[in-house]
Amino acid sequence: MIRRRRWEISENLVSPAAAMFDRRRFIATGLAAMAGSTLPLLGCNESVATVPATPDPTADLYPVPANSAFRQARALTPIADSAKFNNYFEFGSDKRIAGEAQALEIRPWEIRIEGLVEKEMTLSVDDLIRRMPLEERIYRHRCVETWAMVVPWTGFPLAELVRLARPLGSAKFLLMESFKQPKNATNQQAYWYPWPYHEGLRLDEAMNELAFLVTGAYGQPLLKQFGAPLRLALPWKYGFKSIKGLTRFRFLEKQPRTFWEKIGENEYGFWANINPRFPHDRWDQDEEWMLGTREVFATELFNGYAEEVAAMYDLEDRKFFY
Ligand SMILES: Nc1nc2c(c(=O)[nH]1)N[C@H]1C(S)=C(S)[C@@H](COP(=O)(O)O)O[C@H]1N2
Ligand SMILES: [Mo]
Repeated sequence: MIRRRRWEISENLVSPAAAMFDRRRFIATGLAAMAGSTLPLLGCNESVATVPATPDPTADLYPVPANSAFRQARALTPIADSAKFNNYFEFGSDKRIAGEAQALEIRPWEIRIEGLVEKEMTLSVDDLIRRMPLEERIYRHRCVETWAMVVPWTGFPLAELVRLARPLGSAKFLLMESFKQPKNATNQQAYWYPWPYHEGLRLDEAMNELAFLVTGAYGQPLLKQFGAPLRLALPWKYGFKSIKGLTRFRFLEKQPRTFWEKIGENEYGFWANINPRFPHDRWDQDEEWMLGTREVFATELFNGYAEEVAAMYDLEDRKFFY
C-alpha cells in the first residue's frame, strides 16, 4: 500500500465510521444549500466565533501572565485559523465544527474526581478554575493527521489537580472522560462510537510538568470549539490524547482502554508519543504542516519535548509510539 501525505488526501478523518458521518453531512449540507438556506459553515471563508459566546463566569481572570519557560520559536497560529479548523467528533467528523460546537451547554458544569482517591469529590468548574494557579504557556500541538499549530493556552498543571485529588498509593493510571450531551452534540447519537470520549495517562505522565489543563486560549476563556470549559494539552503526544470538554477524572490501578483503542486496531493506542519514525497505517509521520501558513516542518521526536519527557519511556520499545 502506498502511503500518502495527509495534505494530499482530503481533510476528512480516518475511520470508516467517520467516513459515514462525512457522507451524511455532505447530504445534509447539500440539501440545505439547494433549499437556499444559509448554513454558517459552508465554504472556506466563513466566519467563526473567535470570542466566547456567553458571558463567561471566569472572564475576569484573563489575560493571565505568560510563563516564559514555555515559549516557541515557531510563530503563533492566528486564532482565525485555529478556531475554524478543529477536531471534535462529538460535533462532526470534518474540521468545520466550530458552528456546531456553539450548541454545547458549558454552565453549569461539574467536574467529578473519583476512583482510587482519599475522598471522591464533585466540584463546579468555576470553583476549580478559581482554586488553581493559572498561567499562560505557548505549546505546539501536533495532530495525528499531520497538521500542527502553536497556541498560547491558559491553564494549570494537571499535577495540581492530581494533588487536589489525593490519589491512593494503588493508583497508577488516570482515566479522563468528556461530557455526554447527545441533544446538543449530535454525533453522540451515533451508537457505533463508544461515547463519551475518553483518554488515559499513566500517573507519572499526568504528573509531568508539561501536562496542562487548559481553561483559556489567546488571553480569553476557552472557545467551545477548543474544548471549553476544560481540556487537556499534552504537547508530546498526538493531539487526540488532548481531550476536550472534560467532566471526569478517575484514578485506577490498571491501564484503561481509550476511545480510539476501542474504535480501531489500526489507530494509535494508549501511548501515542510522537515519533517521526513510526508511521500511521495510512500515511507517514515524518513531516507536519502548520495551520494558516501551511509551512512544512520535519516532525520531531516527542514533538520537540524530548528533554522534558523522554526519561519516562523505554525508547527502544515500539509500544510507546503507538
Ligand atoms: N472530546 C474530544 N476531545 C478531543 C477530540 C474529540 O473529538 N473529542 N479530538 C482530539 C483531536 S484528534 C485533536 S487533534 C485535538 C484538536 O484540538 P483543536 O480542535 O482545539 O485544535 O482535540 C482532541 N480532543
Ligand atoms: Mo488529532
